[in-house]
Order: sequence, then C-alpha cells, then structure tokens
Amino acid sequence: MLTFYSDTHRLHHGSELKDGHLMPCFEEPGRADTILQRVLQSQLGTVLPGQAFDASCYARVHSARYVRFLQQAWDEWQALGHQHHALPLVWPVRDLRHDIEPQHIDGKLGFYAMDAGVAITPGTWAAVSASANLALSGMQAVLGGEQAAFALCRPPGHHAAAEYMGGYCYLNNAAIAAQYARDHGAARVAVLDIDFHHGNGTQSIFYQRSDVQFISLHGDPLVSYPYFSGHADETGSGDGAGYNLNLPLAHGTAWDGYQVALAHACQRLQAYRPDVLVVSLGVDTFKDDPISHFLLDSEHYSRIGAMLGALGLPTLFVMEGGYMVDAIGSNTVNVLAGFSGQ
Ligand code: Q9C
Ligand code: ZN
Repeated sequence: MLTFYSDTHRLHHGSELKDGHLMPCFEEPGRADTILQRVLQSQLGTVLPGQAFDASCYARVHSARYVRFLQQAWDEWQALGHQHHALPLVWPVRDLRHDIEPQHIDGKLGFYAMDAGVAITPGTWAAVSASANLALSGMQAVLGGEQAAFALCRPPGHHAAAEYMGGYCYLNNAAIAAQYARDHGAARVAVLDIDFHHGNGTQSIFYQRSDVQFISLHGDPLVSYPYFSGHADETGSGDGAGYNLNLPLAHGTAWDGYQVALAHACQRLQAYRPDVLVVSLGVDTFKDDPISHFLLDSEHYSRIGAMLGALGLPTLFVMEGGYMVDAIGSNTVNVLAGFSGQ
C-alpha cells in the first residue's frame, strides 16, 4: 500500500487548556513520526511526498471565506502584537448572531471554531494545507488504479465542517478527498469514520447529500466529545435522508461490542455500493488512549483491517486521531496490513 507523508506537519503543534492550564496539545508531531516509523519498519509499501493542490480543492467542501480565514489568521493575530498561539474564546451559541462575520480577529476565531482545541500558530496554515494535500494525493492514486492508499495526515480533519474548525481539526482531509473523488468520476463515495470521536464535520458537510454516504462508530455523545453531534437519530436530511448512519457506543466498549457495530457498518457500505471508500482512521479507540474510553487491543486493529479489506473496495485511509503515542504506530499499521491481508 502506498503511504503519503510530508514533514510539514511539524510546523504545527497547538496548545490547549487542560484542567485550567495551557498545555501542549495531545495532538502532537511525535504522533506522525511514530506512525511513519512503523510504516517503514513493517515494509507496508512505498512512502511518497504527495503533491501540491490549489486551495480551490479545499473550497469544494469548505466556504471560501473560511479557507481565507485559516490562511490569514496568524498574520491578523500577529499584527496585534501577539507572539503566542491564538485561541478562540467566545462563540455564537444559540440566539447570538451567526449572520455577520466579525472584523476583529478575536471575533473571527470564535465565529469559525466549535471549541478551543484549535490553536492558530505561525505554521498552522502550512501544516493543515500540506495535510489536506496528502489526502488529495492519496485519492488521486486510488482513482488512478491503486487498490488502497494511506494518507498520513496531521493535523487531523474530521471535526472540521464547512465553516468551522474544532477538536484539533482545521481542514477536513477526508471530506476534501471524498469530494475530489466525486469531482473526478466517482458517482458514489462512502466515508467510514472509525475514530473514537464522532466525525461531526464530515457528517455536517455531506448531511444533505445522497452521493456521499457517511457512517461513524464512536463514543456516545451523551458522555464523549464532541457532545453535540453523533446521536443515532441523525440520519441525514433532504436528498441525504437515509445516507448518514451513526453508531454511538457505550463508554467502555470492547471488541465484542465494537465488532458487531463494525459488521453492521460494513453491511450498509456494501448495500450502498460506493465506487470509492474513504476511511477516517483514528486509533484513539485503543484501551490505553489518554482521552478516550474504548478498550480495543492491538490485535483488534488487524481484525478491523481484515473486515474492511473483505469489502473489496478501492480505499483511501486518512489518518485522524490516536494519542497513546507509543502504540499508535503499530495499531495504525495493523489496520493497513490487515486490510492488505498481511
Ligand atoms: N480532555 C480527534 O481525535 N478534546 N480529535 C477532548 C480531552 C477534544 C479529538 C478533551 C478531542 C478532539 C481528531
Ligand atoms: Zn478522535
């Protein structure tokens, strides 16, 4: 399997609030390093740098003004004399105004964010655009005839929607790749999201569409981030009615429960008959993950890979979360090797 990787991810490492203290984010450069190392060690296949794509490819799923905001946010922040990372601190919840974009950067940060896990740093735009380009490069390879590819994206993407960032995500790499497939000949695309957290951004982007099916297995939002999205009654609307499937799972779900839900997801994927499958691959379902609550063990990732491989679909894997840095390399590669029957 081809892997697409770029060192540019290193330019971004945000800060987040932990117990009231500003700390380096769990989502950190060492994550991609560990995964790359394991890809190389296990001889999964060739590692390629990916290529540049125009920001207009991102604007097929994000609004143009949101992409412009991401591109310019650091400069606007720095122009006010700030040196440390910018973080959103005020949000237009419920009856506050959503219809007027603020001019001040403090207002824009809240306007375009769902939480405070998305610092803007000097290298954020370089890193997030390089990350999206890896997903696009991977999709290009799959459309070109590769049975599967792995986009080693960092920062991740699945919490980012058309006009907001959140949960360490800025550009929605999986959605950008899925849309690219639609724009280049695929009639139907499915996105299967197996990150521990609900892929609210991807769901939101495709919620009213029948040409992209979205299926997510995740921690029940009653007790897990992102809390405000991911319930089973979110099934799509308009043309998209019936094309969104959420499988929220209880706190403490282990392989026996997980496997049943994944088998159900696979049945629904088969029934949809997509031309291409995008897998939002998070390994924060691991038993020792520091911010999640499932109990999967390393061998289960091989089983997940085998179940996905049995679908026989051209597949792009897009890296999402996973924070137990010592284990995410082997767990990720177990999925990919399991898929390939290795
Ligand atoms: N104390 C992804 O896995 N914060 N994002 C959780 C932990 C947000 C995770 C709080 C977690 C976002 C891509
Ligand atoms: Zn996650």
